[in-house]
Order: sequence, then C-alpha cells, then structure tokens
Amino acid sequence: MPYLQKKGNATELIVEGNPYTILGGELSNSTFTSTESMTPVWSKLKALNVNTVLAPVYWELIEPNEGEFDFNLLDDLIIEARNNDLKIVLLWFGSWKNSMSSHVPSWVKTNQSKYPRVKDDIGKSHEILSPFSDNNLEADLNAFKNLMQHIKTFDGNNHTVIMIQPENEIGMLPTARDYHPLANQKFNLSVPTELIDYLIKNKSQLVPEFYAVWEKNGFKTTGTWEEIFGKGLHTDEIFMAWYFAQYTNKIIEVGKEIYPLPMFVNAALNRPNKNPGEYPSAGPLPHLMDVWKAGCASVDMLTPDFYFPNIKYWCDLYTRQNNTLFIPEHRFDNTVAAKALFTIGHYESLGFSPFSIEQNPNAPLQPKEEKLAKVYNIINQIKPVIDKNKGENRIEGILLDKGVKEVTFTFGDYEIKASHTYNLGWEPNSSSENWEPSGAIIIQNSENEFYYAGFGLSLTFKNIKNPNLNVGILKADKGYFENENWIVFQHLNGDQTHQGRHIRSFNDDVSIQRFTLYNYE
Ligand code: N0T
Repeated sequence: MPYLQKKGNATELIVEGNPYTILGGELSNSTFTSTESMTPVWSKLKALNVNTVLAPVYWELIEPNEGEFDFNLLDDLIIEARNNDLKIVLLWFGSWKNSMSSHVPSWVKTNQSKYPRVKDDIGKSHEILSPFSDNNLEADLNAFKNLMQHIKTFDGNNHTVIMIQPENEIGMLPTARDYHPLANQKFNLSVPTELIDYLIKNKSQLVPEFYAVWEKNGFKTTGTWEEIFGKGLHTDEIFMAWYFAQYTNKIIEVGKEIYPLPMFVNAALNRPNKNPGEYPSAGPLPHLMDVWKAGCASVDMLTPDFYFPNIKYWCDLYTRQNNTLFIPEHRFDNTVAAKALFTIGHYESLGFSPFSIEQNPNAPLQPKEEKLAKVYNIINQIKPVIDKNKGENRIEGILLDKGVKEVTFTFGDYEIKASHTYNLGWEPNSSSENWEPSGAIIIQNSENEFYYAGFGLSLTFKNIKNPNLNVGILKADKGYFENENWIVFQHLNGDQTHQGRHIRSFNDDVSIQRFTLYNYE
C-alpha cells in the first residue's frame, strides 16, 4: 500500500516501497468523462513527463441510479494509466465540488426533501448539499465505500491509484454559513467537547489567527459557538468548518477502513481582505487548520490550490501544524516550471500539479509546457539525490523573478546567494518589464559537493564559519543521470562559470550541474 512516512523533518510518500515524488498534472473537469475524450490526453501527459495524473471520479457517473454502480470508465482510466506507466490520484467529486454540489446524481438533486440543501440567511436554497443532513452523508458514504471497494478489488495488487482527494474545494458561497433548520439547531448548541478539548490541549500551538479569535473572547471553554468565538462571520465560518470537517472525517475513516490510501483535502484560498462567503467559507484554509485537524483527524494533509500569486506566503502557512505540503492544483501559467522546483526543493513537498494539464491535447507543446516537461525530466533524474538528502536541511528550492531578485541561504558553513541571471544583464530578456521566473533545487550532497538542478540562477558563495576564507569553485560539471549514475556531459569553466566566480545556467537552459567548492586564504 502507498503510505506516508517521516524522514528527518520531511514526510515522504512511499509507493511500491520507494519514496515517490508526484510530478503531476490535474485533468480539466470534463476530460475524463469518456474514454474517447481521454484518448489524445495520454500522449500529451507523456510529452510533459508527468508521472502522476490527478483525475476526478464523478458521483453522478458512477451511481447514475441509487445503488447501481458503474465503474467501467474508471477501469479504463486505470488500465490506460498502467499502459502509459503513470500513477493516479483520484479526486472524489462527491457531495461538493468548488462549494457547489454539481456532481451529485440526479436522484439526489431531485429529492430535496430527503437530501436537503443549504439555505442562506434569507431562506433561499442553494445547490449545495447541507453537511448537517445524515441522509446526505449516508448517500455520499455509500458511494465512496463502493468506490474504495472497487479500487481495492481492481487495483489492490497494482497500486496504480496512490492517493485520494475526498471532495473538492469544500466551502460555502455566497453565505458564510448554512441556515437550514438542521444547521440552526446545531448552531445554538454548545460547541462539541472534542473541539474544546483540542483547544485546551493545543492552546500554545494554535495557529495565531485562530488563537487571536479565541483570546479576544476570553478563552472560554463552555458555551455556544457565538459565546465562545463571538458574533460574526468568522464564527459562522468556524462553525461550518467543524461540520464540514466532521462529515469529511466520516468519509475518510470509512474509506480507509476498506482500503487505506493516503487522503487529502484541497482548498480554494481566501483572498486577503475578503469576508467568509465572498471566498469559499470554511474550507481547509490556513486560519482554520486547527478546526480541520481537530474535526477531521483521519485526513493526511490539507492542501492549497493556487490561482493567485504569493506561493511562498501560502506554503509557509500550510506547513504549520505538522501539515505535509502537496500542491494538487496550480493554474497552468508560465510560473509552474519554476514553482515545481521551488516547492519540491524548499518544502520537500510530496509533489506539484498544474491544473488543466492537458490544455489543448492536440496542439504542439507551448513554451510553458516545454519548460515544465524539462523540469519534470531533471527532477526525475536527480530524485535519488533528493531522496538521500531529504529531511536533513540539505535541500533548498529557489524561486526568483523581478519581485524577488535574489535570496541567500546556508548549507553548513557555506552561505549561498542565488541571484536571477537577468541581474547579470546578459540575456536578451533581461531588460523586459516582466521577468520570466527562475527556479532551482540545490542539494548539498556531501560537505563540499553540491547539485544544482534548474534554470536562470547564478550562485555565489561565502564561508560564514570562517569569513577570512574565500570560497572557490574546484570543479563544475554539467551532466545527467543514467540509471542513477552521474554522466558528465561538459566540464564547465571559463565564461560558463564567469572564470570561477559563480555557478550558473541561463533562464532558457533547464539542466543539472554538479559542483565542488573549496576554501582558500
Ligand atoms: C479549481 C479549478 C477547477 C482569479 C478552477 C479554483 C477545479 C477547482 N477551482 O478552474 O474548477 O476543479 O478545484 C477556484 C479558484 C478560482 C479563483 C480565480 C481568481
């Protein structure tokens, strides 16, 4: 079985006994609705050097009539993935998809008295299943159980399916909370003791945004939601988050009892200065991590979807509370190649996955796609070196553009300054208004030996332990890995290292270098 395992301060996904890095791509929402629609996609995935496809399973298609399941499409997906040597992360488009319930079967949609919808503050229903209804949970659970049982039977010996994402971007739009009578009844009850116990036990370690809410109201430990957290949209959101988390927890628990794959939930991020309900309220968001961890103990990870900038800001938030980082979605723009390197290097994340990976599957590769393909290729090559050094503070990931032109970090006695090569002014695009992002993974493989895999950086070095010593480049090679052996393709010196002053590859040169440093007086 695939599973998660700690190594030093990192978490690894183990697949078939070995650490696995997801060089992923998520399909557009409707691509995997027929075998024919998928046909041109497979070669595109191969051309992109993707090793894992994130693909939805739609409740309405697997259970078109209550209790009648059809897994033919899923079986085709698994077989084709195997034929193409790809792994699958399945996304369960069950009760919720982007806050809505668009993928629930028609027999659920048309039986609103049995399967209640959320109501907003003026009593209007929305196409969102209420998480307060046992019938809704039972129906989703039954479908999910059948799905997990089917995956176990069909794939239990192969493990083509390696992880599951139950639901998709859970949240409430456009009201922050559900006003269905079932919800109102819960809203006026005391906050459940499980949440209170978590608060008390973890008081000193709560995320600061959440701690501040509790503190503001005097750290109360008994009372209703409003008594403990105060009146307002933030409390409506905490309340919803708890019940979304509980609902999801049941699904994950029961699913794992049948077939225990790692499972994660994803979030549509909250835009700064927006209120809950203006963004999808109550999803697995940074300020609600504690509510989700307390209410959904069975989930392995809370994961961010990226459609806005500031990836470092959000990833820093998502690596709190021992949360393992995985990026199931990033808008497929010209930053993804650099960001795959950055997140897999800097956070030692489980992997990265642009959304709508196939784009137009029949069109030739666009520049951003070619760059991603090259980056996935070099990450795949250098993976054994990453695996060896993971969790030991020996791996760094860099992301640079005009906003952040250089960063400095340390490896042991060495301080390394990574600078965007456009700072050198030698490349034709250096003077443009928008700088192509640069990115790299840098690894300290032994005291003086390093790997640089990426593009668009120049690296300079200092000895911070002994500042009287100069640091020189003893040897620098460009090369590649073949069956895990390092093959030198070029020895670099002269202009290629600026006569020994720096290690560098230009922004259009996605490649791997190995270099050795030394000290001189
Ligand atoms: C994502 C995707 C898909 C400028 C959007 C992002 C996917 C879902 N939702 O294409 O629907 O299934 O997980 C929502 C964030 C959009 C913000 C746009 C701001």
